[in-house]
Amino acid sequence: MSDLVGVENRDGISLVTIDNPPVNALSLGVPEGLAVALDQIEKDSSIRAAVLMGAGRTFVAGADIREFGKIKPGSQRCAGHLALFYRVESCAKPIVAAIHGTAFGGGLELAMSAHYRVAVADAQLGQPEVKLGLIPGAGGTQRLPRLAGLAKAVEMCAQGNPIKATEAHQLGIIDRIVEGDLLAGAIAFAKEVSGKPAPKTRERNEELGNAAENAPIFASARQNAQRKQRGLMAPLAAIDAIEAATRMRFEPGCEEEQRLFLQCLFSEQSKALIHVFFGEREVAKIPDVPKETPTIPVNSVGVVGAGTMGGGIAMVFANAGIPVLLKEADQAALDRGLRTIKNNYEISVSRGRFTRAFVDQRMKLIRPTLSFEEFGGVDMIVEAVFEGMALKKEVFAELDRVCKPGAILASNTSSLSIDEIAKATSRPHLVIGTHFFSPANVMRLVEIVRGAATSKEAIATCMSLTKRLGKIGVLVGNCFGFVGNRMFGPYRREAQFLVEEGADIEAVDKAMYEFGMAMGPLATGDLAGLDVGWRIRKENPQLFKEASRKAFIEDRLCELGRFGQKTGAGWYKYDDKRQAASDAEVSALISTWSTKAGIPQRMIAGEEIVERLIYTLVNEGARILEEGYALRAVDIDIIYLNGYGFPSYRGGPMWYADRVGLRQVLQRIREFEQRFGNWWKPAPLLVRLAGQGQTFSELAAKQTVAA
Ligand code: 3H9
Repeated sequence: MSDLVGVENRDGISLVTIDNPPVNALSLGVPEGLAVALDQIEKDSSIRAAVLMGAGRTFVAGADIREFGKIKPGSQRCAGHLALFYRVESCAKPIVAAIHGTAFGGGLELAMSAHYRVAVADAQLGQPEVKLGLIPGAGGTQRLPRLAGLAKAVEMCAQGNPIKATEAHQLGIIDRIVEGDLLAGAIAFAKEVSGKPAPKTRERNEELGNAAENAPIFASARQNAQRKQRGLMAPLAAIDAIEAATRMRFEPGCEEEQRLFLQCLFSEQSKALIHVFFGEREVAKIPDVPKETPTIPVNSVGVVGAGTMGGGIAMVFANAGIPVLLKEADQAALDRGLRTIKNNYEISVSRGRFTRAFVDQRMKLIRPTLSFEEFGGVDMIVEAVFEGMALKKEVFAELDRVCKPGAILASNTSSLSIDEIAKATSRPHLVIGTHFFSPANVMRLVEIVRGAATSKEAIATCMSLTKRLGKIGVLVGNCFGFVGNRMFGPYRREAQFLVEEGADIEAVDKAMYEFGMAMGPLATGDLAGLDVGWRIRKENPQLFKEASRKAFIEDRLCELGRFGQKTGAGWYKYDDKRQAASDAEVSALISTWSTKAGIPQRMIAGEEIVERLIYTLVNEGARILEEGYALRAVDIDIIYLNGYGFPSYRGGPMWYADRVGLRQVLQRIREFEQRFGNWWKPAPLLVRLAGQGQTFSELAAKQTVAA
């Protein structure tokens, strides 16, 4: 018997327990152990039925994702899971899956091959494979529609979101919700069904519908996938596999599923998404701030500034149930801020994201104030005032005066020095950056910026707080623009260069949208406000010296009052619903300005647009890594995926460069350096890795970020 699967006889009921911490994945040894358990159940005449469950905190969270990278074309490993589950289902004695925690992926497939399923009410069931660029590969697309009905199976497999056991019970996936002790309930259930014929999911065809009923379900699911999961192949493959279940008998349906599963498994998309899965967990690990680092309890917060960022941040805390004191300088600004928060919540209610009761409770958690004096009792403050050093220092001096000694003072600055801000206080060890992204209540990323004096406790607190807020925190060092914006600066500058050289505004945005970015760089500028960068450039001219060529269009547009969406015009013009349209006037102006500046005009292909924009990100990312402002290449990837609309199925800019091959990336960067100028000088780390035939992913993590 494998160490990972235990079997014991409980009064004629065989209790089979999978014990493979932390999540009972179906790693090597588990399927083998289950096969031995099946032999025993079948052979032992004293056994009347079996209960299958997971030890520890969960049932089975799926196949072992770490093993996927080792599977070579032609391997029978995945087909092995399918065959094993077929055997489970073929067992003549009833097998009851007892579910707590999560039955995900291969875990749910295993449970569906059992004859019955019981669960505790808060268990979750799902086929999340699409989030890894995969589809269920052990019969999930064939069994789920037979239990849950076609529409629900399509939704679960194509979107990958889990459902609660209570919903699964209503749908017929779960046979009984167990109140109280799961094991006792499952054994009692097994005794009830022992001696009865064991029903096989694969033989249940009544939920599969007919062609006329099913066609609109498939059509709308495909349309939905193309719109909401743009560029991803797995959702469409999952729908195809379920369609096969309606057209074929079970066995050929499984063969079709296996074919599509393997196609996904060996795709670049799946490799990238698996990199993202582990990356999201990796960023929480900071070598010099171990898990055991004490944290400061945060039970109430203050937010300074009720503008777009401050208001969004206040909502984030309120949504997590943390009371917020929201401060503005004058009553009109405070009222405006509260009105925006209310409107945002109303939109969420109208879209069914939140209930009215939830929103009412959250609004009560946000208490407006005009005075700093009320901040004495809060555990942490997030400052989100206008981006200017003088003002930030004024605010921090005031916060230092009024806040209790142990309170954390965080700044939402997107580029300014945390150390400089900390100088305005007597507690630099408690000063830290928490850079939320706009809109803060929607975007998942928070860059946690470590200053030279920031304590490990403050870092550990902010990292765990971001998790509590439902966000993903990534630790970064204190350089200008930190990681995300430091890379975004050259990216957006290069986009302007392309336009100066003759590329159409729309062509630049379209090329990047087709690459998979949520938005093109110029449309993003209009959304964020072109004036933000313009003001920073004016305030910090010393920071922009290194490039021999300066982009000028955005500054000129700002001089004309074209700040982007908020003024109804920027790169594009906007109607009152903020719908963008090309603006011939801007195109004519750009052409005149560029010709006057002596820049030769030419047609620029989409491929060059993508290479120049992505490789500029990669080159700056390599510098950041070498200088130590990010711990690992994957930290940069997670920042770009969650804060800048980089397509998840490309794994982030550093992963993408690794997959293209660093030699090839370097070669193109050298060509650009020759053709365009010194700002394309390749980063020394890129030169070194390319020379050694290595990748960014292979670099060891730094102990901590540079301050
Ligand atoms: C599949 O099943 C394909 C099938 O159709 C069969 C084909 C033949 N494998 O998330 P956490 C690790 S595809 C390996 O922090 P939580 C994770 O990396 C699979 N490792 O905990 C972490 O490691 P570390 C379909 C896994 O409580 C540790 O466990 N299934 C796996 O916040 C703790 O994880 C999924 O996609 C795995 N399957 O959340 C489910 N799962 O400590 C993926 C986790 O070293 N998993 N690890 O950083 C999850 O969604 C969450 O982990 C779960 C727990 C909700 C289960």
